[in-house]
Amino acid sequence: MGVLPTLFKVARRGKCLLLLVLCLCVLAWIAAISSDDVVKESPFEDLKAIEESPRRELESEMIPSVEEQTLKESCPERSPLLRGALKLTFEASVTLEQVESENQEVVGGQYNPADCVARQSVAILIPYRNREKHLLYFLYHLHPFLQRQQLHYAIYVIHQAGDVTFNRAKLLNVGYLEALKDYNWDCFIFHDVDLIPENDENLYVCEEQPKHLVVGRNSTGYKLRYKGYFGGVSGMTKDQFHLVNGFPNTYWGWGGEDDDLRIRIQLQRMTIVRPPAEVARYTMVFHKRDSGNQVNKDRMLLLRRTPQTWKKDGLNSCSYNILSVNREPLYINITADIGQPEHAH
Ligand code: UD2
Ligand code: MN
Repeated sequence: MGVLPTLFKVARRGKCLLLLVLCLCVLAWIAAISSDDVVKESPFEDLKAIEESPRRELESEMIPSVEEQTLKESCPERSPLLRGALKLTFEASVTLEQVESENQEVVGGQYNPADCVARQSVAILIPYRNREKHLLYFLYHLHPFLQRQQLHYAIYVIHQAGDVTFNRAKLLNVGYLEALKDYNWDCFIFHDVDLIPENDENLYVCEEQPKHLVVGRNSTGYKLRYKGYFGGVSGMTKDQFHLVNGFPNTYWGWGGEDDDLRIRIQLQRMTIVRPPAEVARYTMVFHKRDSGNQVNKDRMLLLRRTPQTWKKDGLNSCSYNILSVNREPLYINITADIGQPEHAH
């Protein structure tokens, strides 16, 4: 006989109504504690709701379907298409039309290998304003590069509207939140538009720990700039990025935002992994400091406060307005109004 009917019987005898009420209270309390445990999984409940909101339509024929996943084999651990070190070219005559016609398997900025199921689905996020030529070289090199790695991927260009001070980190938060509306990506690669990888063994996939993909680049003698350096190109899973509450939104102008993310990672007791130095090499297309991206003089002060601020400054406080989402052949262009610094200096 069940517990409840027995209790009712006892209660009906009129002897222990009080006991019945007491038992029900205990049951309710147990139920409450166990549901509490589920909630505790995420420190940012509101954020979780946003991350799991209904998906916007990404070119659906490109999304791996369940049938496909069962019919096709998983892509090999090491892609047979890799070529190692590449000779990069930066012809002045390259046009967007040319790059589009060379990459016809890319639809609406997205690619999915035809013969096997990719091991990871990767969103490449590029903070962007006014770097047209750089974007062209980026698309020219990166599409074939990523295809040789047999990845399911999409390239998102997050374009800061207006001409207030640039904010790389906030744009990357916007990119993460918006890309998740398209698809439940496994891995996010945060990528400067002017950096071109020189070796396709530098895999654009995420690892057990946050990954920094740039050990060196042409202009700095291919040496790691400093131990905790996390700038240029980095990769984190959805869970890793969620755990640190993303990037800060409060770094306007040049510098510091990459170190802030590193501190967040360290505060969560995660470590940074890097590919071998001979693989993690990049060419940075030459540029001067952009107007509208002056050095952030507050960065040292902000970095000292990160342990106190990370929980409230990040993905869970990232407010912005999307002005447009354009699905171009080779990338998804998201134009956002991300506001301006709170205190003008
Ligand atoms: C370094 C870092 C970069 C970032 C930056 C400080 C490396 C290789 N890169 O880059 O990740 O930490 O310092 O903020 O260490 N951008 C635009 N338009 C602009 C300004 C910037 O599109 O007007 C974007 C673009 O994607 C660019 C990126 O922001 O690549 C970083 O800006 P940068 O190239 O001027 O800074 P840099 O090369 O010193
Ligand atoms: Mn640069």
